[in-house]
Amino acid sequence: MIPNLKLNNGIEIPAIGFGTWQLSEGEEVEQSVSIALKAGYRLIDTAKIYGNEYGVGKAVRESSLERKEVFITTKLWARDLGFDNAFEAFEESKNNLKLEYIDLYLIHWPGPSPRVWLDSWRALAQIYQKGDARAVGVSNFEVSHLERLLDNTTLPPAVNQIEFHPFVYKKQAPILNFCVANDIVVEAYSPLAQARQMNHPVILEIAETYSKTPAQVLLRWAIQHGTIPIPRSSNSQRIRENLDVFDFELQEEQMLRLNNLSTGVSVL
Ligand code: 1BO
Repeated sequence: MIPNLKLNNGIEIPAIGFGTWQLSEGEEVEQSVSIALKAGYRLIDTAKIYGNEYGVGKAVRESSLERKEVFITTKLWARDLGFDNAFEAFEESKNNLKLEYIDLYLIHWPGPSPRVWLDSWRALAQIYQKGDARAVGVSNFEVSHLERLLDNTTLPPAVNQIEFHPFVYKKQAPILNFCVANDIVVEAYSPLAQARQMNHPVILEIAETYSKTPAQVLLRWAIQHGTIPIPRSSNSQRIRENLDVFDFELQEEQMLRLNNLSTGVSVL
């Protein structure tokens, strides 16, 4: 059973989710989401730019789960920023997913013009107030974006989804700290660093201590930082393994060793 966290508007969100970035529309995303739901994931993350919303919605509708048992996130892409555009893009995502409502709708990327993304936020606030999204938030927002947003709204974002794994820890820690201080939950995308560091000796050594995989250690590290990791995989064994991270706890010293792997460089 996956524990839940609470967002700043009181709604619950699973402590780990299933990411679908880079899963192709059709069989790949449908099968992966279906395996994830059977394995026990209850948070599925997609975005209009991923081009796979239709398959995500289909897998959710065809599962044996009730709609309210699954938490669905999608996102407003940068090209759709702006007040009117945001409403249109939201409707398009909802139609692609063929779902009555979205649990969490995020501005995917702030873009260069604060006026434009603040206009988009006003649209998201209305979507939230109408009940078409149960919570709204942002993604890839840095501290300066968050400060500006909080100065210009009465509705704080519930979530900021950012790249988060040990190799970007130093760059992202100020954002995490700001979010924690302002009651904004951080979701961690690319929590496995795109599988580029699975043979790192520090990760391997810690994994061996707990008889866990390197991926499970990275996910546990993200969870112990209070973030919600959203690992992606199309491999059924790894999809299941990535969920098996609630029966061990990293020691403070191991957390610090992992923090210190950071070079400050994004792996994207
Ligand atoms: C371009 C997509 C990055 C993660 O959502």
